[in-house]
Amino acid sequence: MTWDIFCAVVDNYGDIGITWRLSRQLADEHGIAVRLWVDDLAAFRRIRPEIDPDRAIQHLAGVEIRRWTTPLPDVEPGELVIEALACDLPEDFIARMAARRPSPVWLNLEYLSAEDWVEGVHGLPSPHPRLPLTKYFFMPGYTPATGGLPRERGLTARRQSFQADAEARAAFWAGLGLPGEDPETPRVSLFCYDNAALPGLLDAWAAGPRPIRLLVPEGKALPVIARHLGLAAPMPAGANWHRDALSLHVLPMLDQDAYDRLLWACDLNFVRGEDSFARAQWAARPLVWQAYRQNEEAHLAKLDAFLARLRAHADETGAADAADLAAGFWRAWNRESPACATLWPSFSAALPALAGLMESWRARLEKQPDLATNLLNFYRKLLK
Ligand code: TRH
Repeated sequence: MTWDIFCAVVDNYGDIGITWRLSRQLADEHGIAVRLWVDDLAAFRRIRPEIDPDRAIQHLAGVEIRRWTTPLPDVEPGELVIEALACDLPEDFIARMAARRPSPVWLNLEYLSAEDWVEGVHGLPSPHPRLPLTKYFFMPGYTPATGGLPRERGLTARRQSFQADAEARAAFWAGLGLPGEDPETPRVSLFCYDNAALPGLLDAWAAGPRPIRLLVPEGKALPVIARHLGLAAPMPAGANWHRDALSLHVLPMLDQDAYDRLLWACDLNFVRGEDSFARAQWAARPLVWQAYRQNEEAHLAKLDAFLARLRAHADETGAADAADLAAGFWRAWNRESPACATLWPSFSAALPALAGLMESWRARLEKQPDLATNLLNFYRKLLK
């Protein structure tokens, strides 16, 4: 069975991060021949250094990766076609889909959201205005009536064995050129957008009573940090900076598997967008999410929807106080408010309770089928 997945890189790494993860899993766990069409292979290379941006066709981890060119090479569409994250399929490809017998199943894989309306849209058909084709909305989400979350087989076991293996973690830190773990110095990974609350938080960390080791991947946080520190340019990967209680290290972009290990090994993870947010939930460590900014502050509704689900879970597990402290801090972070600095002491005091909450949240989510399995089930149901 062949599936075509189309990915247009709009911005950042989420589009390619999500489609690559899914493609790899479909090939690996379900034996599907996936053709992943990508319009920006250079962005792909940042999260998979093996990618050659100049090659029209290449193979990696059992996936055929195709450069999405205009016009598209003349290929027969597969049994299922995914238009990821509302990218528009090329008209000539749609015409070939209409000519194919049997017609391919056509899905629009949307962005992840915890909002209630997602359940009502998941699976809805949208007939093509002219051609004998129907596109279906496939909505990732947090409840059984949605498409679920991406999760590979054995993910939790891999995470738990890494977290229990001090030698593996020491080798991981050494590979990044970082000192070994010290229980008195929490490690915080910081993957965020150019957040105006960051300078105040850096000052609070530096002035705090406990040492903190801050790990910042190359990217959008660094210009903000450079301005605050009065540096002429953002620090490069490998750079270190220290002030009082704060030690800051700039990391290179890691490949997705190594980034997972970073999330597993840190005591707190700041994440953003969609895919790193989902991975931080599977890491089951305390986290702070910065939602991708949208017009009319639509991202704040997404934030509140997630926090409401987490709070309902916390009510059941007796962790409501910790969930409330997290919600206050997350809201301040997403509003880029200076209140982050004043909220930090109470939020950080809640980290042990939040670790328990995120582990039970992970276990709850894991009871539901993963996104790839749901995709296959959806496909099979349509064929009946
Ligand atoms: O990069 P993002 O901000 O992507 C965003 C969001 O997906 C957003 O919803 C979307 O609308 C917008 O793009 C266009 O954040 P996200 O989703 O977390 O994707 C980052 C990817 O990069 C994820 O797959 C993890 C990966 N990554 C690495 O592989 N190595 C790294 O070192 C880091 C920091 C990230």
